[in-house]
Amino acid sequence: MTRKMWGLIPVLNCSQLLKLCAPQCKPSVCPITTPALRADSPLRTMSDQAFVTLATNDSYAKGVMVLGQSLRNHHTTRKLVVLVGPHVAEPCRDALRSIFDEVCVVDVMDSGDAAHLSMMKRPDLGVTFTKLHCWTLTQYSKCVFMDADTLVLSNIDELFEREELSAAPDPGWPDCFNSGVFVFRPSNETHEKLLAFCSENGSFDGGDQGVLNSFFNTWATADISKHLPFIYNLSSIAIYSYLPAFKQYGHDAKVVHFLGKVKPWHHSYDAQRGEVKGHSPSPDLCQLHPDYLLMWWQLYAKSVLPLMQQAYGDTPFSSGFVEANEDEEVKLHEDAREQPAPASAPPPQISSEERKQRWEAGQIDYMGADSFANIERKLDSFLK
Ligand SMILES: [Mn+2]
Repeated sequence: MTRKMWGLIPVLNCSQLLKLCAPQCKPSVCPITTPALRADSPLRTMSDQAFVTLATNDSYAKGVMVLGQSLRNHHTTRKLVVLVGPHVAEPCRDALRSIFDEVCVVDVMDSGDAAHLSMMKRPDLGVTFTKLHCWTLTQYSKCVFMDADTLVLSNIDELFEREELSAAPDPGWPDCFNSGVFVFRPSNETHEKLLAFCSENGSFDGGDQGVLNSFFNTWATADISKHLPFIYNLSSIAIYSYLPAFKQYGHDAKVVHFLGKVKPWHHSYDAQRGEVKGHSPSPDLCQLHPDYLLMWWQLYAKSVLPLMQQAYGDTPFSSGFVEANEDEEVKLHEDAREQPAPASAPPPQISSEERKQRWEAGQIDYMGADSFANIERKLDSFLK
């Protein structure tokens, strides 16, 4: 029914789309506590369990800091561990150390062990091997891995009641789990098996998600308790592909996952106006939920930027902030400049059938025929 509905109607302008939602499914912005409150809280007793994340470069390190701070703000009782690749700058590592209990540098090329050998066979899977390194954290009995592009909206310590390998369905192929959030048990044996599997079989999608789904290949059918509810890994793409479900369940979301090529740190932020900049009519640049995106930046501005400023001192770094008077020429972060620029020519007139085909192929005319004004009338008639 949903597919049929989406085939019939033109498409939503995403930054305005969420205005259609009931107020309860809009995320509210929580007050943010300072990092100083975290230390030695009596609540923090579960020292053999940890949330684990990964920063492969300085941009992802920003995401990791926001994620770590969001876990702190919701009073996790577990340890926070970040794996960092060799390219993460020293000041970034310093800032990470003030949020995380452990900052582990992982350089697969230097490791001289099974991981290095696997890497030699499959150099294309370097980031994947770095991520698989989380299984070697055997000082912990159980961990929850979370991608750098996730944001926690409430306490999720209950995830530690789950077993390896628990994860939420992937919105693109729900018989696969999404590897942005998963529960696992560190084990050197599992780590070696994963490496061997990875170097022999590669990855069907080129990344860790393909490897992990092939390795833990009974996830879809064997044990429903290993299926995390979708609210533990809510991705923007799912919001826009099934809006009525988001209206119904979105207010329960506990973890947001900024899936896709463009990440929150590719945008910029006008701190004086409290606005995220860099919105674009290009679908690629438009898939992040504007309210969650704002929450990410507010957390970054309040709790992460001061740590970065302290760590970098007089050394310049990319803060992601814009001056209020730079309105007309918004400066995007360097990474965002690498993204293809949205086409500026006005779209030609096309038939309704052709527009439907383009929508189904992901080519969406957000500013024209598929604009908010056009869609709202249609959607109202469906959703009354
Ligand atoms: Mn991700």
